[in-house]
Amino acid sequence: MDNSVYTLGADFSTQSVKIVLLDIHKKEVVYTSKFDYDKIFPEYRTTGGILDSNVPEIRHTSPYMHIEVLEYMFEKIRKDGYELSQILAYKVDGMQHCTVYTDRSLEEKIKNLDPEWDIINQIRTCITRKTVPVWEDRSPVEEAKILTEKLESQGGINQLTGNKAELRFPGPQIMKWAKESPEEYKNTAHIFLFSAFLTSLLAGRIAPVDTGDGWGSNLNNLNIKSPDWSIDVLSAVNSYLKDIGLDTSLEEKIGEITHYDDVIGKINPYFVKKYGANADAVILAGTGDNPATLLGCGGNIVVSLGSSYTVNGVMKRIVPPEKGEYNIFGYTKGRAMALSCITNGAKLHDHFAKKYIIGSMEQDISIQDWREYAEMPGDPILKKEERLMLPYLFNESVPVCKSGIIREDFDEKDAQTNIRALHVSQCLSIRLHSSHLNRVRNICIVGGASRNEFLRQMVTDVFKAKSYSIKNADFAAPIGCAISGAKHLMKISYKKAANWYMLKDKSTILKPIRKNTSAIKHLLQRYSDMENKHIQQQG
Ligand code: XUL
Repeated sequence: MDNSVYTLGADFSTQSVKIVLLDIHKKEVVYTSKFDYDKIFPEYRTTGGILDSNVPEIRHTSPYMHIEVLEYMFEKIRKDGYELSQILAYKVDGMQHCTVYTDRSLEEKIKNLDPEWDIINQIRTCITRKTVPVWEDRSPVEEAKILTEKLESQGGINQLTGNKAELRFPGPQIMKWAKESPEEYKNTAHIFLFSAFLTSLLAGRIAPVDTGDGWGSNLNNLNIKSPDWSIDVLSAVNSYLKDIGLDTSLEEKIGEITHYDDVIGKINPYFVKKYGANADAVILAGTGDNPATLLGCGGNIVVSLGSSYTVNGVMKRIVPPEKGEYNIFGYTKGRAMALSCITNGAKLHDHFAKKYIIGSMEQDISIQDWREYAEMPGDPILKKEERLMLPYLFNESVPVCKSGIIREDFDEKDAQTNIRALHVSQCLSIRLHSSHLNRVRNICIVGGASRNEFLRQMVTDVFKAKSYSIKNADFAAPIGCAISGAKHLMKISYKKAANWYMLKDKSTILKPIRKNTSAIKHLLQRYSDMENKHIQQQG
């Protein structure tokens, strides 16, 4: 055994777990591993980590499965030849908004886990809600409405919590469940955000949730300096619970909320005895996958060009969204971040590649088709008179408006103009709807469509910042967690930690094209006018 020191980061996402070990002295990721729940735990019969449901709005997972997943993670690392004694800090992140429900006995049980048995055998009976909603669940429509109405006279839920009442958030979800299952609700002593539940198992104590995950609950206030729940929201929820005959207060169950990366304690002795973990290893507060990704990508702005696009960045000032065009979550101590999800992302490129390159919506797009498609936008030097479009094939969330592709004076049949207009317009839209974020000199671009260099160049140009992607881009979230651990052990700043541990993929670095600056200024104005006009017309 060499004397390397590792930190562990693990991302518990909807369908899989991704683990990394970061060597804090060599400054490199020495181990990555990913496994899918469906394959490793087929007995839970999940598809993409989700349990079957007859109702499309209901999207649940199994808390029992996730307890087993956490245990399996330790076995897997050991089986892959890594010594757990070399890991000196652990941090996990989870899919945001998922909740786990247990009775009072959990606290004693996790403190005294017996290494002769698996965790699941020892805490199975603590679970008070057998299946739990994940972020894809859209069922508590009525409860989100009630919460919104109850808080209108206090300034509104957006102003109080930084988010509109979201169907996927714990506030409305808990209200719905309490109404449907009052007895189970009464038996529940702890309601955890998913990341705080996993952290509790790791630390052997009831762990607080951090602001990164806790602000995605509709229950928080917006004091990033001294994190806490919102008294107004809690009393609105409590008054709803009273109305349905439940005279208990939610604050007793949801525990505490703390800063990002707070030290929760030493590792649970269970893992020391059973897997040879280092008794001195620290457990940092868990977080959500989005804040973890932001840190893993360098901590400024991440533009993810997936089937939907997301823009994830530090906010210059905490300004709640008027209509819910973005979500606000806490981030590293004293800072908040915003996440926008632009529905019409790379799906549009799929649609245009089929329409204009293949000429059929039925056929799959080959690598050769994508090559041809990527050539179509042409010269990256922009003109003030570029053709623009509002590319809403589907209802859009940023800005909130109905579907419909609006072309500015050009023919739908003109392949080249359509494809170029799509690339340029999407990037103008990303920029236009990111003015609440910090201005930055470096921007990280990830996701499938980031392979398209014209698109990356446009993102680079609209933000007038250098852009890059990172090595192991698929592991950005667990890398973010492992960086937190390294920052803690090395006692360095976040800036230094990003410099040391966030490894750029040098082949992807782009600089803004200076010549495009004035055209972009003009185009942003034109695009904004076009968008405003369209939204006004829609009423
Ligand atoms: C964010 C959200 C998703 C999940 C995915 O608000 O709902 O990004 O965090 O895991």
